[in-house]
Amino acid sequence: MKNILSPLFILLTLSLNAQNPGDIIITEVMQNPMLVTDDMGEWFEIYNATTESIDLNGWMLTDLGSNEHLISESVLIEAGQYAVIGNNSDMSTNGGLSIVYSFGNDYNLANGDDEIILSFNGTIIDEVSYDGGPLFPDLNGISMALNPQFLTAQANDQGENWCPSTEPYGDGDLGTPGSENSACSTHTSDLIEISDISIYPNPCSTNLLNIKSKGTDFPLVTIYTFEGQQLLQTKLKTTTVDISFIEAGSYLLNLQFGSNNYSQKLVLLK
Ligand SMILES: [Ca+2]
Ligand SMILES: [Ca+2]
Ligand SMILES: [Ca+2]
Ligand SMILES: [Ca+2]
Repeated sequence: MKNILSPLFILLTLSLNAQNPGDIIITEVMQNPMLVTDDMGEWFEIYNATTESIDLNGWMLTDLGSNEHLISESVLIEAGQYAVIGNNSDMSTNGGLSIVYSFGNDYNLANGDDEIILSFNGTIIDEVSYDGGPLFPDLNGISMALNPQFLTAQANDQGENWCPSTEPYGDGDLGTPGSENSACSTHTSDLIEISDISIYPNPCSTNLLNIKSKGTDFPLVTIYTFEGQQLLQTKLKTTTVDISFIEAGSYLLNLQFGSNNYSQKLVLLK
C-alpha cells in the first residue's frame, strides 16, 4: 500500500507546489504591435520562477472585462525559463516570433489600460494591470518589459518597474520575446514623453527629416527596415537628418536620448 501511495503523493505535491501565486511571473507585454495588426501579433511573456516545470493545462486567462480563455491543453514551461503566449502562432504573420501557446481571438490586450490575470482553480498566480501610460510604458510596436531586477509577481504590479524594450525581434518590432529582458537603464519618470518630441514631416517627401526634442541633448538616430536591417545611425548635431539615400517605404525610426529610447514608424515618399 505504501509503495503505491508514495509516488502518487509526490506527484500530487509537485503539481500543487507548481501552482502557487508567483510561480509564474508576467515579464513582458506586447499589447500594440506595429508591424502586424493587433489581432495577429499580441503576446505576453511569462517566466517560471520555480525549480519545477509547470503545465499551464487548466489555467485561466482573464481580465477585469469580458476576456476569458481556458488553456485546455498541455503547455509545459520549464523551470527558470521564459515562454511566450499570444494570439497567433504563425511566425509568418505574427511579427516573426515563436510562441508556445495561442489563445486565439477570445483574449486580447487593449492598447490603453488592461489586465492580464493568470489563475488556476481560482487562485491568481500572477496578474499585471497596465495603465496605458501614466506609469507603464505605452508605445506602438515596442513591448513593455519588466526590469529583470524586479522579477517577482509583486514587483511587476508597479509601472515604474517596467520599461520599453530596445532590441528588435522577428520582423522588427522591439522586444525580447522568450528571453530575459534587458535591464531598464533609467527610472520610468525619466523616460521620453511622446509630447516632448516632434518628427516632421512624416510621411516625408523631402531629403531632410526634422527631429526636435524639448530635452537638451540631440538623440542618436537609427532607422531600420521592418526586417530589422539598419539603414542609418547617426548622432545628431542639429535638428535635421539627411535621409536622401533611403528609398521610399515604411521604416522604424528609433531615437536614443542617453539611455532612453523612443521609436515610431517613419514613412518616406519620394
Ligand atoms: Ca483584455
Ligand atoms: Ca492591442
Ligand atoms: Ca503581479
Ligand atoms: Ca523578454
